[in-house]
Amino acid sequence: MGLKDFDPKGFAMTSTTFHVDGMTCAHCVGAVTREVSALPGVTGVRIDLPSGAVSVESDATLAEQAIEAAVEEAGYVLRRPDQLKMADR
Ligand SMILES: [Cu+2]
Repeated sequence: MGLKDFDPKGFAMTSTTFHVDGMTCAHCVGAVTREVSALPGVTGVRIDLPSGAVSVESDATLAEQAIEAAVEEAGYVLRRPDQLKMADR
């Protein structure tokens, strides 16, 4: 089995970490978890409150816009990985 056999839309489990600004307590974590978990293809959400890191596990390729919309629905702001990189400069 080589890389060419890999089908990202198939069995592959993907885990992507986003950063969310504005979460301050367990209620915030619960709200974001609930909204993101409701997205199609999402199989798990893990949030580290102190760092604002939101790890999303999915069995399909997720549109980042969908995550962003879910986070905004919960009342918070998604910081995109590319914005993080730009902020590091
Ligand atoms: Cu809160």
